[in-house]
Amino acid sequence: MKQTAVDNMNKIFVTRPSLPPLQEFTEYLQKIWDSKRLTNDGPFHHELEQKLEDFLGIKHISLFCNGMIALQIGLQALKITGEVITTPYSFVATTHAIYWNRCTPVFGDVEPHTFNLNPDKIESLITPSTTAIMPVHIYGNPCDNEKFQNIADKYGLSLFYDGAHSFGVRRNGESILNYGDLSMLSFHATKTFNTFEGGALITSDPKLKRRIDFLKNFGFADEETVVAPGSNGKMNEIQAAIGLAQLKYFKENVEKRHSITCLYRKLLRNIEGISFLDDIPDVEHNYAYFPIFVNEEKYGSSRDELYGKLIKNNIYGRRYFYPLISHFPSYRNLPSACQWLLPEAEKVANEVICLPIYPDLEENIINFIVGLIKK
Ligand code: T4K
Repeated sequence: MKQTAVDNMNKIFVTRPSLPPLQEFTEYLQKIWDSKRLTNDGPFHHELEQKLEDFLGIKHISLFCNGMIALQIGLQALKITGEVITTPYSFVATTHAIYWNRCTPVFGDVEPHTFNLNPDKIESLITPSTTAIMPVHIYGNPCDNEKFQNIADKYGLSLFYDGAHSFGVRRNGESILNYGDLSMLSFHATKTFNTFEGGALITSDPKLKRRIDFLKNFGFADEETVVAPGSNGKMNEIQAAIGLAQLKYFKENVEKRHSITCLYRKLLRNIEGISFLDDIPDVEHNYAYFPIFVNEEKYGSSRDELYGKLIKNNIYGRRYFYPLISHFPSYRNLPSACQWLLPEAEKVANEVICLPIYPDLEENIINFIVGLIKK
């Protein structure tokens, strides 16, 4: 791309939400206007739950107004108390949900290749107060469920996955949302499947699904019975309608994301000091993010220098996930937040930049971005 074209180029952000054709959405809106059913388990909410169960290959889903509230209510539904082992390399919502449930987050280090919570390093963190493990499928890359499940079974712990990034991801043909006791999804505007704001909890236990549905509706079991101090986490009919309109475009969007990922990989493969993630065998990815990792010594300049250079050229990548959650004032005094205990997490947080990726990202912009990265 010529310099003049760059000067005139609009800002390119880390993501740009996918939207269905407006006409298809207004047809849903018309029905909402006609029925006056706006929220509280309406027909679109019901339809979206059923369609997502089929589409994702999961047993039970409960829809939420957003992912953060889904996490909070999920912890309530599992009756989690005491200490919860989690990752510092995530969006801050993961740990905030633990804190809002008056539990103590305990940080474990991440694996050096997936950057997911490392199951080989968590047994030493388990105490008599530990009740749950809360890993995150970071960038949609599946955690080592077998190892986590073995540890959870051995110590009698709940296993709750933050799957905010993992809509549609499968391993050996099965949804990774079926791992553990419970999984969460985010349908935020920046996610591969969005309802503007939104989220969900997934379980194969029908009793747990019932409890979740009570808890997201103030604890009401029926008109006269409140079974627990619930909250209001409900998804409304407009959100559900957007979800229904979006669903049929998901596969096509993932294919476009895949092509973009392949192009980035091809163009970036031989740049000294720049690395990225490759596909994992037997995994169907959703290509939600395209993180690169800058090794300052080999690349010759720092991650932040490259990040600044991209921004100067209107390329607004993001350092997901820097700073580590364990660095934030609310958590940095926890014993497990000590940086010497989290070397891999510290390293990746200091090296990462997520490059722009979204279905209609143009090839000339990808070439331009890679041109900036090449010295
Ligand atoms: N767990 C994990 C692991 C998560 O990653 C998240 C959320 C959660 C839990 C909580 O789920 P939710 O409660 O959000 O459902 C964004 C998102 O707000 C957040 O949902 C997401 N993770 C996180 C990784 O990224 P920001 O502060 O970086 O978003 P923002 O507004 O700077 O958006 C990034 C770029 O996207 C903008 O520069 C432009 C573009 N954009 C954004 C929005 C909102 C648009 O083009 N249109 C838009 O409407 O957090």
